[in-house]
This record gives sequence, structure tokens and C-alpha cells, in this order.
Amino acid sequence: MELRTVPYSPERIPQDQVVERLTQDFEVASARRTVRAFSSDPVPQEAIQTAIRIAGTAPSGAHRQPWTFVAISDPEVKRQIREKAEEEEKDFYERRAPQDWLDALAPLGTDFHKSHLTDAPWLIVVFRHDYELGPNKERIKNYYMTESVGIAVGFLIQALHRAGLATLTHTPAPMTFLREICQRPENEKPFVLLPVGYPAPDCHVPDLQRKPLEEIAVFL
Ligand code: IYR
Repeated sequence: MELRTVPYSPERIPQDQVVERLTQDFEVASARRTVRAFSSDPVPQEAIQTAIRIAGTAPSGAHRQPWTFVAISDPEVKRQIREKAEEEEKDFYERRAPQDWLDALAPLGTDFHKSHLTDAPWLIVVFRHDYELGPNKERIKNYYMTESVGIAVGFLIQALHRAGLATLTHTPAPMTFLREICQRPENEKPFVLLPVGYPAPDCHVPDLQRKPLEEIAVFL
């Protein structure tokens, strides 16, 4: 097959400005915190749409773009999701979770109450396409779906943060109920549930530290 190409010449930042640019970006990224207390102040749909467009620019295996973003503001749908998620989480915290996992979560102060699922003005449910369905319902293989969707969610979280919007990376387990509520086809698997909104005015977050560069990077 003939490879069709188009010219590509993104903005060229001179070498002496590269570090400055990245340092500014680091300051912004570093200020992001995962939030569990959301304000119910509205966020315009166009903001969510644009953030999803940014997420959709992520690289993906064989450029299959194996993702669907379901953005929910309908209070009734949010209520259904909260009800189901709390059911699962109650079982997790009270029965399924092994002690080591509960110990690991203790510094985060999480429990089965998920009021953010109805407080936040938006919920974005991200679905991973394990395969595509062809015109005759035949299965078409996808590649590196988890990596691709993970990168897209990273883009999404960072884009929302840069617009002043907080997120919570929530993965109720099992999440299969989300496919039914969001009415997605069988090839799509719930990947993450992100409440999105402004942090509550009295929002507090755990006093966590991030690993310094020396602990996360090796230069050879
Ligand atoms: N899904 C549960 C438990 C939980 C698990 C991890 I790993 C976290 O970093 C935080 C929570 C919940 O959402 O409460």
C-alpha cells in the first residue's frame, strides 16, 4: 500500500528556551492534585468537549484510537452510577479487599461513600475498545489498547487541570455496570470513571509528596 504523507513542522522552540518552557509546565503539572470533594458549580459542555478532543489526540496502537468518552451531566444517570458504584465499593471495603490493600489506602482516607459521583457537574466514563466491530459484526483486532487509552486519559486529566478543573481517577471494581448504564456495545470495556469539576471551596487533599527526579529517572 502506498504510504501517503503530509508535511509536519511544529513550532520549533530554540534550545535555550526548551528548559524554561518545560519548567513552567512542570510547575503547572506539579500543582495538580486528585480531588475527592467537588463543587457542584456548572462547567460548560463545550469545555468537556474540548478536553475530550485533546484526549483524542493521544497516540494509539496502529492509530486505531480505541476509545470512547461518555460525558454525563444528567443527574438521574449520575445517581444510578453512584448507587451501583457504592454497592460495589461497600463490598470491596467490607469484604473483598485484603488487609494489605486497605492499609495502602488508609493514608488516602477513601471509603465506600462516593458523593463526588453526584456532586461533580460531569462524569466522564472512558471505554477501551478491545476490538472493533466490522460492518458484518466481525471482530477487527486492536493493538496496545490499555496503553493507548491510558495515554489518552493522561492527556485528558492534564488538559482539564490546565483549565482549572479537578478530576478523580476512579475505578470501581467491577465496572461492568457502566457499560449497561452508558449503553455501550460489547466490544467496549469501562476503563476509568472521572468525576470532573471545580474543587469544593473547602477542599482538602492528603499531604502527599511526589518522588523526586533522582528516584524516578536514570540517565545512561
Ligand atoms: N476503588 C476503590 C478503592 C481504591 C483503590 C485504589 I488502588 C485507590 O488509589 C483508591 C481507591 C475506591 O475508589 O474507593
